[in-house]
Amino acid sequence: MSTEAPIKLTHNEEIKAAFPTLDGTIAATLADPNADHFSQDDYEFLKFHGCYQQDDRDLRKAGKKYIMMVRSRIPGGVMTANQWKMFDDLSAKHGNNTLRITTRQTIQFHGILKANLRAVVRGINESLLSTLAACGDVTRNVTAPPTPAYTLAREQVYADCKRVAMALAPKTGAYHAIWIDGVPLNLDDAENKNFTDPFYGRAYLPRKFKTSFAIPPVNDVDVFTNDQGYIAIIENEQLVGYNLAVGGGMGRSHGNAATYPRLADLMGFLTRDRLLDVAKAVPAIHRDFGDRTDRKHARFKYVVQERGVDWTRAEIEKRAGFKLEPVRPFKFTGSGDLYGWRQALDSKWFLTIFVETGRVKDVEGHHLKTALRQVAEKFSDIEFRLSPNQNVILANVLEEDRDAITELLTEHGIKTGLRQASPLHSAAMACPSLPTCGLALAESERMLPGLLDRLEKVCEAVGLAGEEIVIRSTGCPNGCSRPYTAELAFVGKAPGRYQIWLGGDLAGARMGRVWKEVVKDTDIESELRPVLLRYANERYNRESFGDWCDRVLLNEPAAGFSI
Ligand code: SRM
Ligand code: SF4
Repeated sequence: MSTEAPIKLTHNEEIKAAFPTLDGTIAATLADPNADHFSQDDYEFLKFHGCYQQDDRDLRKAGKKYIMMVRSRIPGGVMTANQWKMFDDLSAKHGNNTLRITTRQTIQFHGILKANLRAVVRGINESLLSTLAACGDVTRNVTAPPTPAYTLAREQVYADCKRVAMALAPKTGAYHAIWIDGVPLNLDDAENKNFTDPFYGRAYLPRKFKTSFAIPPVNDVDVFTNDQGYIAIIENEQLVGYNLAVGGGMGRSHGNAATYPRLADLMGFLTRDRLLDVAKAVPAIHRDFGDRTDRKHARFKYVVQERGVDWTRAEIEKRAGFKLEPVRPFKFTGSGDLYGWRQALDSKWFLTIFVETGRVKDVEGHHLKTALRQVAEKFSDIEFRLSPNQNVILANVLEEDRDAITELLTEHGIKTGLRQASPLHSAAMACPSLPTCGLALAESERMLPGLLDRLEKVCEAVGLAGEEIVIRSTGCPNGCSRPYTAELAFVGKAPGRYQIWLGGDLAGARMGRVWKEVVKDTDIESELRPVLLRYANERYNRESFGDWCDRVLLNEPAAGFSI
């Protein structure tokens, strides 16, 4: 008789296996005008369809008001002007009239009522984009450098990003039935009745899985924070293949040392023709070895960490059917966006516009949403490219349209120069957090701009005026704005209280470390002032803040904690 305890799978595993079509009772609840929200199980299925059930936390005291967040899937973050117009319409008509550019190059809609949910998802599909697999235990939006594809190699990397996204998309017919046809999935159909996804099987992945492409020397996608990352190797202007990095991820929980952020390990080099074999092999290892008994321990990074790099490489090679070559030389030197107008090698122009915390909206004197809408209407051939730094790039602009676009944007208070915001704002990112995120412990998007203004004053006072420091904030430790690779990060712990991380590098290749376990929002300046003063006085010539913290501050006995 076996003495081993039976394995207890999580509830998510049970419901995925029971409904591999991922439809649950979504269609019935959508059709019921008296239901203002979905069941707990449907809440889980809805994620696979790109929809999150939330409530406005500002209004909680007065009773729960259900709202939906919809996240689109936009491989590489590239949208046409027509798609932008459709998104703009949908957010005005059914959402809170903002578009939220995300850290994975997608757009989120907030504040949608259940009654309008189908119209939003259908509208996105009518524009030839999708929300399928924007969330859920599947491969999420595949990211790629947002700079326009003006060389053959860049075009090829973007094409590869789309190829991988297509190859890893789930195949359930429920998405089309529910959102496009507006009917429940026909379970009398034998194919639906016995449905098993050809790649994901019946229970999908144990957890989300993230894929990214980077082109050195710019690591604007934060490639090492992904489950699998492909670093383009371009020789003599030809894309010859990719260095593969696996096992990255940011999510952790306060006070739970078994959860931690991790940077991906370099595994080897593959030629381009092997891409799909590898891009399927890596998530397949996650599918087969990830922990389905504990969602906090279910990410692929723990498989890599616990089984080791050599085991992981051997497993990839076994599944892909070939041996990875040694890693080819590459160097990342930065991860930020370059603002303003630039001319591409194909002589077209592109303009990177700063979007504070990724939120496209109209405010007094700064009508970004209206301005971008008008640009999309008047210049229908341009592309809207979303950056993983939460900015937008207008690309494919003809020389003769450049001045008109600048003029239109200027009329609406939008800057188009190389310096559109102060240095701290320019390089910063914040996750949405309150009031929409159900996991938020503290403010982030609504807090960071004001904090940056305050820190700018400190910088001025200690002789650091005009210097850029990469600062990111999140409302909880899940890491949605990738705080752990920033030079300075604020990670929400409780209302008005933040853990402070220091020491990430400018290339996104080094993790920061915890410096202070908890600091009150109102004490942040007084805590950081001596550090910034020392940095100003002690740094080597042009040494970045993160490098100085890593070299000096965090190695001192009283430095704080490390994870
Ligand atoms: Fe995230 C959950 C927002 C990128 C790690 N993330 C959430 C949810 C859906 C909250 C929830 O589960 O109820 C947040 C919705 C808030 C809202 O009201 O909009 C949310 N995540 C975001 C976005 C919008 C942040 C942003 O500032 O743009 C990003 C959407 C990306 C996209 O378009 O697909 C976003 N999330 C990330 C990233 C960064 C990345 O992928 O490059 C991470 C860290 C990388 C990683 O995955 O390890 C990230 N999000 C998480 C986690 C922690 C996962 C873990 O390993 O434990 C959660 C919580 C969870 O899954 O249980 C989470
Ligand atoms: Fe919500 Fe936390 Fe992600 Fe911020 S980091 S959006 S608070 S889950």
